[in-house]
Order: sequence, then structure tokens, then C-alpha cells
Amino acid sequence: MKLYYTPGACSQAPHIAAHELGLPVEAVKVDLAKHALADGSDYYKVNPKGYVPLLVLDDGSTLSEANVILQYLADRKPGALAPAFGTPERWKLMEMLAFLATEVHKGYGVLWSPQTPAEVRKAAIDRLGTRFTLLSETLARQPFLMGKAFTIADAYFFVLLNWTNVHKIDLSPWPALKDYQARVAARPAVQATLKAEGLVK
Ligand SMILES: N[C@@H](CCC(=O)N[C@@H](CS)C(=O)NCC(=O)O)C(=O)O
Repeated sequence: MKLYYTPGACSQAPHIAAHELGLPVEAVKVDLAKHALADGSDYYKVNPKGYVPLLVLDDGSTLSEANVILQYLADRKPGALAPAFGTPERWKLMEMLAFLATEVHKGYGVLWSPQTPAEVRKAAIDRLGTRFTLLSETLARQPFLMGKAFTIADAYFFVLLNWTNVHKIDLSPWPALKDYQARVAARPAVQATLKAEGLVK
């Protein structure tokens, strides 16, 4: 399998999952500023959507959308990072993944554009804050989003939470999120991923 990624982008979530699971995934870096690969070739030719992550399976077929790629990877090692399909626990995990994708991941959307006016930026940060409050209430009760065990939802939320550094969003109103961020960062597979992406030595 090949995972197309950009350091620190949402593609880091499946990259973490691959490390956690010990899967043989070749990580291929994409320069998103140019939508190009290291050899200069056009990334749109690999993924017409132009974004990361993209997973290319060994038969050449592709999967996009972070929350689906995460589930595909997790299901290679049943029970390790996601409960089995069809169980109530899996539906709750899928509910969380959808919340992360649509409310948190895309909640950052306008913040990436330098053209976004200050009041729109503030409104987006306030709205993200309401989502952080909900998630921090959960994480004040339990170590990980779905309970006692780390799942693919945590790989996803960890990456999204790190974007608060880029956008200078102060996490001090949510101490449970800061503790969680440190707890996930300490995982060997997470450190291995950050190293593989060139983000730590
Ligand atoms: N719907 C996609 C969105 C992925 C996405 O937003 N990727 C960003 C990086 S985090 C990206 O590649 N942006 C560059 C672009 O859209 O051209 C998913 O959930 O995987």
C-alpha cells in the first residue's frame, strides 16, 4: 500500500494508524503548495481531488477521505484500533469520525486562507471552541475519545488538535485536551510517525 501524505496534514492520521498497526505502508510525500510529488510530477494525476490523504492499495485501486482510509487500515488488524463492523461500538466510532471530519477538520477550513477576514476567522475559532468543549468533556472522563483504548478517532483528533498551534488557538480553556495531546504524543507510534514526516528528530 502507498499513502500519499503531507507532513502535519490530515494525512498524518492514517500515517499514525499505519505505524500503530505495523502495516507495510509506503509513505509518499506530496508538496501541497504545488500539488506535486518529489520528482515534480502532477499530484492531480494521482488524485484528481488534489488533496491528501490518498491510499493506493496493492491492486492499484484507491481510497480517499481520511475517515474511510482510517477504517480501511484499522480493519486490516481487526479489533486493534476499531471495533468490528456491525457492532454498536463501531457505529459510535463512525459517529465520532464523522463529527471529527465535518465539525472539527472542516471547521478549520476558512482559517487556512490568508484572505479570510478577521471576523470570519474569529467566528470559525469560536465555533471550533464549542466542538472542543464537547470533546474535552469526554476526555475529562476517559483517556481516549472512545473509552480506555486508543482508536483511529484519536489518531485523527490528535492531528486536528495540533493545528491549534498553527492558528495560535489557545488550548488553556480545555486542560483535558492539553493532557490528551501530551498523552497521544507520547505514544511510540506517534513519535515514529512525526519522525517519518520530518517533524521531529
Ligand atoms: N475530505 C477530505 C479533505 C482532505 C483535506 O482537507 N486535505 C487537505 C490537507 S489536511 C489538503 O490536501 N488540502 C489541499 C487541497 O485541497 O488542495 C478528507 O476528509 O480526507
